Amino acid sequence: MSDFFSSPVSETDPLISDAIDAEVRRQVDGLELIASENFVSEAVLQTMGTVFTNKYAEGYPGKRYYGGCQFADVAEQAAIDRAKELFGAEHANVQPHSGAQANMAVFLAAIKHGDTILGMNLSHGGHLTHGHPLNFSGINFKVADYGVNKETEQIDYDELQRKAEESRPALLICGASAYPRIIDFERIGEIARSVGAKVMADIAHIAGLVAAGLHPSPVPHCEFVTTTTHKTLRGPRGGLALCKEEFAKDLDRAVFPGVQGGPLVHIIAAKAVAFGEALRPEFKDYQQQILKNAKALGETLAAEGLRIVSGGTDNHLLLVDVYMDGKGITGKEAEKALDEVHITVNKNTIPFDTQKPFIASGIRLGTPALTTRGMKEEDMREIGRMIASVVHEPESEDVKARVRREVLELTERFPMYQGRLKPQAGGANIAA
Ligand code: DSN
Repeated sequence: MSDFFSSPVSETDPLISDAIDAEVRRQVDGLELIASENFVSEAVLQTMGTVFTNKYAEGYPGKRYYGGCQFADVAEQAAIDRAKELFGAEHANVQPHSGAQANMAVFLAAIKHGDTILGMNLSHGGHLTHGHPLNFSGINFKVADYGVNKETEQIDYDELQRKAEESRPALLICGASAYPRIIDFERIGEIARSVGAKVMADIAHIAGLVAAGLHPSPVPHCEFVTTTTHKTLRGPRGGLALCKEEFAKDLDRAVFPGVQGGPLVHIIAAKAVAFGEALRPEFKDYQQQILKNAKALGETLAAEGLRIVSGGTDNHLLLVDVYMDGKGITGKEAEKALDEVHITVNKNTIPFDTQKPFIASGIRLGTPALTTRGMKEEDMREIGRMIASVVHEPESEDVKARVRREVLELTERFPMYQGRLKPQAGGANIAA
């Protein structure tokens, strides 16, 4: 009979325990290039797995609906203070369970049901919550959209100004999930003010770069700024919403009780730990290396004959056109072939794509996770050559066998989560 308070999951639930062990092994032995993923520190992992998960703490520090919140208050206040310091924000709400819920709270705080929103088209790099017809944002609001210029594949700010004048939105949404270039938040703020709109900048992808001062900050120019906490910011899976002081009460009321009930105190505590890590000087070095790695990866892929959307990258991600008007393979095929050699990427539409989103002409690659492992430009060049050889010959078992060996040799040089890695029978790993 297992002891409820002390038996490890390996004893109580072998199915889930084995899945966890296999996932650690998958992450350690593979090359993680999904642009929205990262590897958290052992400290952040530990904090998520604490008894704070047991606590209800509806309300905010010092004003809770439950007793026993004194330690939850310590964790949440630290997360709030550190988030404000990190982004130079007047107000922070650290309770959103996700980026989507942070965005939903801003909609509730900033505009009324049925108002017009102007967001970046998903197929040009935007996000579902920026006005997709199947999302709450597209269901509850009138949607106008903007995208990138067909030639430059970059946001055309004059066109955005024109769209804003035409649609007269109550909320202009900027920020993207597949846009490799600098976003001019200052210009977007000016456009919004010229038509009387508020701005929500969703910086989920670039939050770490913004925090490190390596991407212009939206905070001075936008009423609301939202982000996830687990991408370049390298915290636990969750959301964060920032705003000007004048909207603080509205935002807090919109998060709770507007769109959420009890906060996830264990995750909020882990956000505090991650924000503390991001305030250290070495976080800036890390973000700088992300940028150098993305450039090196992009240059290698271009030299190997693949087309980089917009001609390059200013941030942590690259959009690679692998279809190239029928000369190559689809994004779906590339994702699958790369998965077979333990290089993890996602298929992604490219601007003006001729393929459906589930097929797509492109793949999206990002360097935050491998940079956390310690990889540098020379490793990115090696990875770029591996990716190109698989994309050029996706049916070749010889190429895939060679790349599988190269992936294993490379990952072994960058160990991580050693304390969580269970030896496999015969010492084999996934790439063997
Ligand atoms: N799913 C996230 C991404 O991969 O960019 C956005 O929410």
